Amino acid sequence: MEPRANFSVLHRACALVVALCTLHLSVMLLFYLRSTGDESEHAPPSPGNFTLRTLRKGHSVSTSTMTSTSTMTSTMTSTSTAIPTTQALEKCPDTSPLLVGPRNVNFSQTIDLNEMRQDPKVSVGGRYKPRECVSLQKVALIIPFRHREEHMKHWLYYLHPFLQRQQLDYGVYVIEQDGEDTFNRAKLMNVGYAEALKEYDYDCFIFSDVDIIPLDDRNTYRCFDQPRHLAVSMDKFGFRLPYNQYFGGVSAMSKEQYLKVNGFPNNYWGWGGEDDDIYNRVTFRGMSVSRPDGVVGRCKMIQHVRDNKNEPNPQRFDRIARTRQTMDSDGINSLTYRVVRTEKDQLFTKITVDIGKP
Ligand code: UDH
Ligand code: MN
Repeated sequence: MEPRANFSVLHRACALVVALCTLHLSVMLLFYLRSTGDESEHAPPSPGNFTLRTLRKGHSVSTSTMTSTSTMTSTMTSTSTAIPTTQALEKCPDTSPLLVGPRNVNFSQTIDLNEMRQDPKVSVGGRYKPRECVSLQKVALIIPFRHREEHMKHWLYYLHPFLQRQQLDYGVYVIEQDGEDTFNRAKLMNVGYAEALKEYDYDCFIFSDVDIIPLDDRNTYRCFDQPRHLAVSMDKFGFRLPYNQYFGGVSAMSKEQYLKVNGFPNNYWGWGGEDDDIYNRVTFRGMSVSRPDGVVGRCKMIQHVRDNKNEPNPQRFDRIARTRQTMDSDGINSLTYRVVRTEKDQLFTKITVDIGKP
């Protein structure tokens, strides 16, 4: 009798433990289910539970969205779509859908750039990238400059919208020669190349006079398989090339093409010859010049008189006859200069440089 009675007590005790455990588990389960239901429907949006839920639903949310309660609430209501990120953007098409074709320009109007400075799409230093797609190229625009403020205004006024319609990821660099010594356009181009690359991983460089405005946005300010001449049909030359080898005004070279020719020459002081020298460099390196057609390539130069300290360089003919001998030692690999100051305007980065004198 004794062992049997003991067994029955044990059996009852065990049954009680199991019953208690089951009750405990059910109560826990009930609380758990209630708490998750509460959280998704009624809980106030505190950063803590927002993160928890966001993670559960597999969303990625940037930290900036989480800082303001109002943005957070609106994000929470649209739970089915992920917030677009740069990675999710597609490449821009080869031909931008925003192009408008030929347009006239008018240099007699007074330009006020302040409205353009308010444009939130352009960021300080004259940087822009399209929001709708990822640009095919990152383009630095290099402008040699001194005492041409009025021309600069026109350039910025027409070129910013032009480049934006072309869906380019671009930056504008105005390279100003410090002091009043003889001007050196080509050396300023080299400085522009070097300085722009310190800021961003540009893969294409447009070298443009400050006074040349393209009339047709189908003339894309980007780089091509071969170095490209862009100012092919200028009003001052009767809308045609002045000669077949002409490479002046506005040109485009990829980083690779530019390095292949060792950049521009540094020792053309005064007006003329440096564009023919770079043309020679291009052909001596086995490349050719690519161009838009004469309709798409139409552009206008703002009329002006010759600047002081930019007289025609009498040495230019001798120099361009010797490009083959000089190009390997004179160029981006031998460039020296000193940055005097940098100004970040909303619409451009101006770098003033001491480039020495002849
Ligand atoms: N530049 C300056 N400041 C200067 C000199 C040149 O900013 O003092 C730059 C500017 O970007 C200019 C470019 O260098 O567009 C080429 O110089 P340029 O415009 O003087 O050359 P272009 O061939 O004229 O247009 C040469 C003299 C024209 C005299 C015409 C008289 N009808
Ligand atoms: Mn000019």
